[in-house]
Amino acid sequence: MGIRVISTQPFSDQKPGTSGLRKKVPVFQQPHYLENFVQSIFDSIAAPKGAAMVLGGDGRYYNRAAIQIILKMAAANGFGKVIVGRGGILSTPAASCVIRKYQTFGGIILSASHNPGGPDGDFGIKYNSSNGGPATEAVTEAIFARSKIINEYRIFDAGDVVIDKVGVSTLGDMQVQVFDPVGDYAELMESLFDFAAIRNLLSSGFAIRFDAMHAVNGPYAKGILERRLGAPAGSVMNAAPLEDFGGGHPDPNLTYAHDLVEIMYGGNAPDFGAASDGDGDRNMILGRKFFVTPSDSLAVIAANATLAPGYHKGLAGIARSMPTSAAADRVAQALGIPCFETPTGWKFFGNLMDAGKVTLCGEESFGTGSNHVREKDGLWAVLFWLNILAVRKQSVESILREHWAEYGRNFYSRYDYEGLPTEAAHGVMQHLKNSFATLAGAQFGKYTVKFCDDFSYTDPVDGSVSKGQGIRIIFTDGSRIVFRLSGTGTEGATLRVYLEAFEADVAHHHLDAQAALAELIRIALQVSELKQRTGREQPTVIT
Ligand code: VG1
Ligand code: CO
Repeated sequence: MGIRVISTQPFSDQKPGTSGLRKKVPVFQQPHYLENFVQSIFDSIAAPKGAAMVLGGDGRYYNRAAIQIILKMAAANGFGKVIVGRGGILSTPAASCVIRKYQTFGGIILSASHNPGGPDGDFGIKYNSSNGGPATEAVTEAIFARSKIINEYRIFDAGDVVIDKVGVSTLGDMQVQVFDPVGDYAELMESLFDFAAIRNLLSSGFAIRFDAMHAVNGPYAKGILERRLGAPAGSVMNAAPLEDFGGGHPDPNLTYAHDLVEIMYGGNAPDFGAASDGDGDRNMILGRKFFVTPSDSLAVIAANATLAPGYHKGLAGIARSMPTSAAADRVAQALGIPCFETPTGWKFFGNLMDAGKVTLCGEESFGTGSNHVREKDGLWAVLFWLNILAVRKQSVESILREHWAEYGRNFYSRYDYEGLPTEAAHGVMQHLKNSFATLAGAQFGKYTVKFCDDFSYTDPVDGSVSKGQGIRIIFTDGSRIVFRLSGTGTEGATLRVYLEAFEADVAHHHLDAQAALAELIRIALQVSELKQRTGREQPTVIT
């Protein structure tokens, strides 16, 4: 037994996307593929000898095999300790929580989030820094650069480590500490929210249903909602994490969380419903026969934040990704706090939170979170809602209606065109860029284009610039159409079209979002020539 140095050759496709490197499982299973990427991480981050790191994943197929490889490589690369979730399980927000709590050098999270799993499904890996957040673009660029020239990796030659029992073992000079993945996270949640009030609410006949979608949040939701907060057994459904998510698509939206949607829109529906994704960082919030858009959820949480003990003192600021609706901006304005607009992906929020500029962050893609960790956090959002509901003693729907009456309603929808031929998708984006000059000032029915651009972001903390973050067409009344290519897909290209229209008049707030946005959707298809260029009549998913 000892350290082996293995020669290898670079792969050309190891560029991390919006959230780490995501590929089909068979790609990761190629000899040296995972190893090359892990060594590229270690070579780029230059952890001091004896450093500690956190390791875990969403439990999908290949999670356990990858954990064994990474443990052996960490031992051969001078780490002193790796803290591993029992069974290799760690939700993304819990990983962020333990990196911060135990002040490790960073961590590796294994997940392809909401993408399907299984032998032919997706797998993913990303590095989080010592602040608990996804590595910044500078670091992911360095990892990619390294992956293009790597010629050897180091791995410790030993049998597999037992990861199913809490305790400490050794791998050469390195300690492997297996811990309960739920405990630290549950404790953090209890420090932020009024558990007694939520317990009262849940014992007063207020019924909830949480769909864990056979993904990582099952044990967390059972431990917190049922055991600690006393929700009746069965309130958490699809609670057992499965390697293939039971064949499902662990994406909490109205299309893929259909089990929950049927219950929440059926007879005798519970008062509150929620779901989270493969790695537990996304959330969907539902009332009885009522859907809360993620953009609205962020705004409602911001407007009611002081109802939760952890946020009693108020918010320093709010940040949202560019495609996310401006509903939160209106709350920020009313509160007199700053609101930041960042590119898509949680990695852009880290600097703002570390600098104390923002407390809450959110994305339209069912992501909400705060500075309690440096990832978006699905269960945190659910607990925040329960805390608000416990205090306000109103239905989800009436809270939203009051919110719109006060701030106006930002109608919002996203159309995803998945698995497009890459060239056709890039063709649409190029065509839009070529049209900027003619679009400016153009009139479409009641809408006039104020300006269009390709969104570019200058980080207010470190001054780094991120270009090409999505095409915006902004109208004079504040309505918007945004076009972006996904950076998390593993097949062809996914084109996302984001639509937003503001409505101040409460008499129109009852409208269905698709009806309210019909005109904008027509304009989006017209100016992008999407149908002609891709041959797609309909989007794959509408959220
Ligand atoms: C998508 C979402 C983005 C989110 C990212 C990671 O990225 O749009 O808002 O941050 O997924 O979320 P893209 O590039 O495909 O649009 V997760 O829950 O997949 O880690
Ligand atoms: Co996720």
